[in-house]
Amino acid sequence: MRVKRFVGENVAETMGKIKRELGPEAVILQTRQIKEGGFFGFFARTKVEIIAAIEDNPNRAKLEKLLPEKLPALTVNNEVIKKAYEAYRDKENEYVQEGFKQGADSQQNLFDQNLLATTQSELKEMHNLLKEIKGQLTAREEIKETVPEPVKKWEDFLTGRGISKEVATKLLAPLQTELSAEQWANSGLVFEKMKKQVARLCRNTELIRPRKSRSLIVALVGPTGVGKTTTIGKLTAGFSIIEKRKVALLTADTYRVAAVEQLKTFGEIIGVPVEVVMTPENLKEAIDRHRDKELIFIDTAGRSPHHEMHMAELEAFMHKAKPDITMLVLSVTTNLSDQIKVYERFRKLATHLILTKLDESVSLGSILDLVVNTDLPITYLTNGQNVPDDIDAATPEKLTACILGEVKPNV
Ligand SMILES: Nc1nc2c(ncn2[C@@H]2O[C@H](COP(=O)(O)OP(=O)(O)O)[C@@H](O)[C@H]2O)c(=O)[nH]1
Ligand SMILES: [Mg+2]
Repeated sequence: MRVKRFVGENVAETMGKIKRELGPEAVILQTRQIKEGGFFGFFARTKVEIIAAIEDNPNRAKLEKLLPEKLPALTVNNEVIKKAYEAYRDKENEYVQEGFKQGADSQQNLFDQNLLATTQSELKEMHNLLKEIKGQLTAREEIKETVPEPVKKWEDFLTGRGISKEVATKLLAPLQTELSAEQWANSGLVFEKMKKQVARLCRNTELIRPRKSRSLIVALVGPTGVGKTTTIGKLTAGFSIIEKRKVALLTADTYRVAAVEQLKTFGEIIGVPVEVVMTPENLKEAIDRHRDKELIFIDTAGRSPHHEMHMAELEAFMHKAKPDITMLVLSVTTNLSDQIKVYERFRKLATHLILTKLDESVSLGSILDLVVNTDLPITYLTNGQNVPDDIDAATPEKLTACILGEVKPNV
């Protein structure tokens, strides 16, 4: 089979060329519009590209019998060719073995030898044929690859922002089918489309909504040092001072005396009662004492910087407190695989996520990987050590801006 690419002004003209060159028996493998010439997508002319083929070898039928499956017209890949080669090799080996056996047999006759010679020459022909097809298919693959060049650049942009290749590919796949080559050249348009896609992936966000009727109990859990206490300080101050809600702050963080003292002083300044609890029972009693509050925040902690509060211990606290919302705090400075491990460890307790230290990471693209690998709503994003200012409500738009950057990239 001969495969050839034809380019012309329109379908009729290109078909004419094919007919003249390959004859009326030629088959069309692929037709599409392409842009030729021009300067960065400007002044390019639309042309028609047709890939056509002609069967010019009678052994094609035999070859097809050897192929594991018929070569599909458009989705041919090297895997099919590899399999065909393997099938061919097996067949060849069979004949060779047969040949040896016959050679060893003193009664071999001329007829056998002729048969073997014919078969071998046929095989040789098929071998050449396969090689030819393989070469032409590779050429075709190369033609296909000229299209996704801008896609590749966008993939580089996404991975450059810290998004994994896998998620970047997932993100680009729908755009690849949606956008024409001309549209890919318009980076503003591509960026807008991409933002929409990312926002769609990040749509699982939710805020704390206190209610008048009953206290909303909110606990923060997570590894030591991710920013639980700082964040709970921001939330407590925000809800009590800015939103004028009635708030209480309970802490099971009894590890550092200084921290407890600080928290109490902080509570006095902002006019929020702060209680330190030692046991799950204590926690339950403290909650009951603050039933008049609209919001009760619970801070939890590790026993030492190197030892997390034992999970069973934390579970016992949570079992008594029965929080309405348990927010797992994850720092974006932690690498993704560790974040996922933490997520899996706390998954059965947590209902929401908080992401901290966004100010400390240069590429926030990995947030998208986290979003793709988790299924809890994201509530808040923190971006600094200042209480109460450095906290933001998480929204799909805000997350998207963090992930992709605010300004249109130069792609
Ligand atoms: N840069 C930055 N640092 C933060 C942020 N949140 C907390 N931190 C710092 O992280 C460290 C640990 O915070 P802490 O609240 O004690 O963490 P905890 O052990 O989870 O309670 C402190 O030095 C905080 O000031 C943030 O959003 N950005
Ligand atoms: Mg703490």
